[in-house]
Amino acid sequence: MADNLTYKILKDHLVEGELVRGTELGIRMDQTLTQDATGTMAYLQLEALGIDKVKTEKSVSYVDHNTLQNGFENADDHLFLQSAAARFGIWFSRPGNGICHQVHLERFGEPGKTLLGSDSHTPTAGGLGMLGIGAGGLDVAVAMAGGPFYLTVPFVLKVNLVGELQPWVGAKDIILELLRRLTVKGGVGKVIEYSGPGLATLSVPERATITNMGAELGATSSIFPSDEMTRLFLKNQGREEVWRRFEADEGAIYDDEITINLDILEPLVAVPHSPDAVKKIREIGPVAVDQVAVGSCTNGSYRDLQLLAEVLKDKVVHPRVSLVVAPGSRQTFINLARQGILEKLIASGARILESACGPCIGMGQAPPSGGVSVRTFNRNFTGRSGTADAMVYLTGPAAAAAAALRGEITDPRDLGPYPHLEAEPSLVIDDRMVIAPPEDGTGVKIVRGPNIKPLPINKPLPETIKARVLLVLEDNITTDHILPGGSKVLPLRSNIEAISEYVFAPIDPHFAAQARESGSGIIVAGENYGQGSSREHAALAPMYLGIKVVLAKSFARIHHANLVNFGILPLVFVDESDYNNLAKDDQLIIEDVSRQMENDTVTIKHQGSGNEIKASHSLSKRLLKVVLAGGLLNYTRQSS
Ligand code: MIC
Ligand code: SF4
Repeated sequence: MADNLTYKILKDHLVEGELVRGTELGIRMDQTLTQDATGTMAYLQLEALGIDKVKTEKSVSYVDHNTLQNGFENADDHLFLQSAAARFGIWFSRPGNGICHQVHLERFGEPGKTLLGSDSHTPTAGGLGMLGIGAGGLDVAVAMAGGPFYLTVPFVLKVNLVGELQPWVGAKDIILELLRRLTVKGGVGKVIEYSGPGLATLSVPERATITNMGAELGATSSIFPSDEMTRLFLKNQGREEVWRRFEADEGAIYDDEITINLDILEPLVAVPHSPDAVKKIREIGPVAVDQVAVGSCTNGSYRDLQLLAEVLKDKVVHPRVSLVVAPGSRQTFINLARQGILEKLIASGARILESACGPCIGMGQAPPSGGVSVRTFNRNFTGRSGTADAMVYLTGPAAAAAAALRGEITDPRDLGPYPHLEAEPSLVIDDRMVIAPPEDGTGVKIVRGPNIKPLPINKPLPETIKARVLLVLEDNITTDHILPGGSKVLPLRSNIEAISEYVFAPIDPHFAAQARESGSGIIVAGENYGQGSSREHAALAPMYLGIKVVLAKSFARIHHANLVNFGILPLVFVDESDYNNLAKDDQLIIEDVSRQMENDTVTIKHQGSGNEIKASHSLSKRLLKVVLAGGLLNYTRQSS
């Protein structure tokens, strides 16, 4: 059979199941990555799994999210992570070395291999032909321990790129166009494969901008073939030996196909507050800008910042605008400095931040009240910037540069001819900020400051679930709604008791208190519940507060898996109109839980009206056991 890239990799890594669409498959993970905000939990979980050394080809622990160090918490986490990495045979990328996805692309990714990461943007690695998948920390811990990663055999969508990008139009505009067409739930259950003559001119960092934001489509992964462009990238990285040609077979089968004509693509922008609210920049009226932020795992590459610098050269940012710049990796940072690009940026008034996530996750640089921020990032969810009423627009670096210069959102084509960009020089390669693990780490003592609290243990799901509806939510609720990021909350990622105070805080500040008082709660939601990040804390902290069930119209993939992993039952309305009959404080009952769950459909009784609601769980036999046991850790302990 003529295989696409996805099927080739899945076949190559298959350890359980068959490639039959809609069924569950177990695959081997060659590599894993964690970042600090999800990593602390992942390593506590790895410890609980009781292994001595990771069984992957390479596992890397990054520190890039929690780097503000307002108090002792972030630094405690870093020490814990560094010692845990040495203990378990994991490479440690020190704070300052850059954002996990960009560093992984540059230094570790390999075409044709698999990568599981405790961060939703792990598919960035698809830019060099790797199958990168985002997951909760517990799934990553299991993969590090040598267990398979389970996924539903995906639907493979081919995106055929034809033509060539015009001046001032970039890779970000390609993915924004896809978001415009498919929406934030259009990629759920799919791997998106890029193909066609338009690939030839797209560099690996440009491809990685596109695969990175496949996460915003809800896609399981996104992938490009590995071709001469990939070879060039890996050669510049001094890693040509890992290159191999990796292409879909001639006549490969796809479930669906769409075409984007790059010749006619225009500069695009995602307007507040969703990455799929995409418009042509020309179409939106004048919008005055207070802040421009360039960087993140989407657009923090050398070329992105070089373009910004060339636009700003010999000029100063508009008086209204605060321009902040964070290079995606230390490698990029050094090379920008060496080529005099950093100097141009500083001279133009850019405020240079360290190589980390920073403002993307609300770690500093919050915009002013009601302010407009233009960001080259990937998410513009309400409040994520750290300012509840800020208006965040997502663009590529060209439009960001234009906004910094003009003080209003501007089509970059209005700036005149496209600047001349010197070819990227041969890179300074320096991996000294990545610490290799010792051969034998069994003697390493893991450092646990007061911010490292033990893992909470869940009980098995009760036979009768009696619970109060604590919230009725609309469609597309993000994990930033469920458990926000930002400089106040992120440092508590290794302390579930403390972080659980912030569950649903952006929606209802009294939620945690009410959940505790009820003892047992249900969340009711619309479509695509839990879109966005991979943070398992958005399941773990609600579990800690006694949430037993989420009843929704549909779920985002990673969050659904996280709910099961922590013993919260995800149920889907059989008849969506039942959603309209539920209200806050309703009491719901599910009887004979384990018996009912043997069938796909479960009956939920509404205590007040006596009405019955049908819901389905669509869980495989394995997942059923996991959720009934109260989560994956309990299940693993029971079955070992
Ligand atoms: C994000 O972009 O939302 C994050 C912060 O990187 C998350 C991970 C986390 O919450 O720690 C993600 O995308 O998975
Ligand atoms: Fe970091 Fe933002 Fe990328 Fe998440 S999306 S990994 S917070 S840069």
